Amino acid sequence: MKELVLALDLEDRRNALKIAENLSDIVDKFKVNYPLILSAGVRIISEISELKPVIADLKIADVPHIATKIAEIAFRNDAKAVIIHGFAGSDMMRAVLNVAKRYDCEVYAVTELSSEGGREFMGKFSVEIAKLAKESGCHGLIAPATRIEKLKEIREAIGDMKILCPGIGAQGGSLDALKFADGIIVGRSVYMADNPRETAKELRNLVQTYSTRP
Ligand code: BMP
Repeated sequence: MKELVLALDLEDRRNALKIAENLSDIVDKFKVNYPLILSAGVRIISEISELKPVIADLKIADVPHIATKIAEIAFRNDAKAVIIHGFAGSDMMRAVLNVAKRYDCEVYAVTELSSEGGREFMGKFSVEIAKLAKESGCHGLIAPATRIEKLKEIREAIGDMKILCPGIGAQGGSLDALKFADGIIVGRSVYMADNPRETAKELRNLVQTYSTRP
């Protein structure tokens, strides 16, 4: 079954929790990023994880011993997965994977950002980054829904490794990303909708239709 991950990019703890509580029966996972963690504190990961598994989107990109510390803090606070930047290289990937293993958690590597700037540098190496992440043992990739051709290329390069795609809706990407991905990450289109619950339900149903296609 394809996954629907909600990006909870809110800065207000109560608001984030309210939305998470309202949508936890519809989405598969929550993703939290710096806006929420820096505003509400790292314990917010733990609070949200009581509702559904949390991916800590810290986009870790540092020397291995620091990357290790960052991942450890996320896992200690009940994150089920962390996101790293693939461009930081295999030594950092392995270091973070070692910590993840101790907590029985997962590591996702960004191949190239879904924004325009993602083309300038990361896009030139994203297929290699994807291959390196697979060789290093990462559990999944974060690849852009905004560039379907690149997504297809990455899928062909990495076989059945898991891919989650951000960039749908507000960034212009379409659900057709699900032809090559195992799930989508959506933020604003849901949490800024007039009726986030109805919007999330509609999205859930659409994701489902891609899950059942041959
Ligand atoms: P939105 O659906 O509101 O555009 O949010 C997308 C989410 O996915 C944000 O949390 C962002 O940090 C994340 N993301 C992204 O947009 N592009 C990437 O390449 C990688 C991401 O993690």
